[in-house]
Amino acid sequence: MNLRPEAVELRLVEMPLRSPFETSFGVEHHRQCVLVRLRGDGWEGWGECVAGSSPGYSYETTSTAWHILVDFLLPPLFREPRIGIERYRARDIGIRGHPMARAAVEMALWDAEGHIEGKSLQALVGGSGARVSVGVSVGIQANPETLVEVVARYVDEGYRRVKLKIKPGRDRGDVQAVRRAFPDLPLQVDANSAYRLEEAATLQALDEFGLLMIEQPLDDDDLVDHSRLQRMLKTPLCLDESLLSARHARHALEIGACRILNLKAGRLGGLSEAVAAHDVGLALGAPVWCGGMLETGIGRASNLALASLPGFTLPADLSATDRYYERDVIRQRFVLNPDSTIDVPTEPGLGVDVDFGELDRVTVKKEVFSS
Ligand code: OSB
Ligand code: MG
Repeated sequence: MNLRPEAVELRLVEMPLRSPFETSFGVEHHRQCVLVRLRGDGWEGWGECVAGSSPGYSYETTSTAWHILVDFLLPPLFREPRIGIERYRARDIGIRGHPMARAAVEMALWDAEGHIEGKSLQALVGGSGARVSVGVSVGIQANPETLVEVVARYVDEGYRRVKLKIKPGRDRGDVQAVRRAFPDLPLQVDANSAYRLEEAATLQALDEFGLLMIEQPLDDDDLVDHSRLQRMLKTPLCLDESLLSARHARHALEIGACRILNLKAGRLGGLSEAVAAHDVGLALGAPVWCGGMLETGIGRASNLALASLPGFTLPADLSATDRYYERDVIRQRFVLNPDSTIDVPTEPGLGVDVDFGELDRVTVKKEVFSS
């Protein structure tokens, strides 16, 4: 398939979040991301780069992604006579690191291929089913009482699985308050690397709350200490930041660094690698679920397709549009069904229509490149 574009458009967008999102590494009031638009002869493809404005979650930012895209990822698109998605996988393009920048181009190529072939992204990646199970990721609140109120609102809206962000000093008290208010709610926590192995006792104290998992308690570049920690806990560990490839996922499961995989195409360098990591989970009998990065509708559509693969047996961090944004850059709005699911787009490619009026309103910077 010839996916050589005639023009590529990059946009830096900034969208106000409906409520601030606080994690162990900081608070976000706005979501920044880079959008990639490939335009060919009668086709188009969109991709979202999930790197944020600061290097709190990973070293990538919107600025590093812009640089890597402009100087290294876009030029080969114009040069290659026949460029395909496979060419953008992992290290095949000779670019170390920068998975989120690579994943954005890959997403745009998948979207383009879907449009050209008249197939949904779900069909292209091998997913199935009309809906995927979802939950909501709740940021750190001012105090445990407020947290319980915020969780209660999401439970009222229909979310049947809740993830709480934790950090040292805001762990046991927060979890205990929510657990008392909701004894049967499927609940999990995410530390975003805020703990050290020496603090294992704090995490052991969470065992009594029957959590589905503890996500990424230790360093982002660690597997070995996580395997030590897992042996000290009843609660399953899940890795997010530490998994940058399907190989990492296999290593983590092989050494017992976790029992569950959080898969994000951005962190893994693209949908192809995410599918490969999913296959690792299936082969080794580990449940996987789709993580989120507060995506716009473009990235959310991609996550829905990915989360419909058979190994995704736990609810995704993938909430309705109105959990994140008043207005989105696509015309569709994702809504929560009463059974805590969201419908997977069925139209070709990502299956979304960009709302250019709204997109222009939130665009901070735009550049167009052509051959
Ligand atoms: O660790 O899963 C995370 C958002 C930004 C950066 C890291 C994380 C998150 C989330 C949000 O938890 C999940 C969502 O998009 O709903
Ligand atoms: Mg996480």
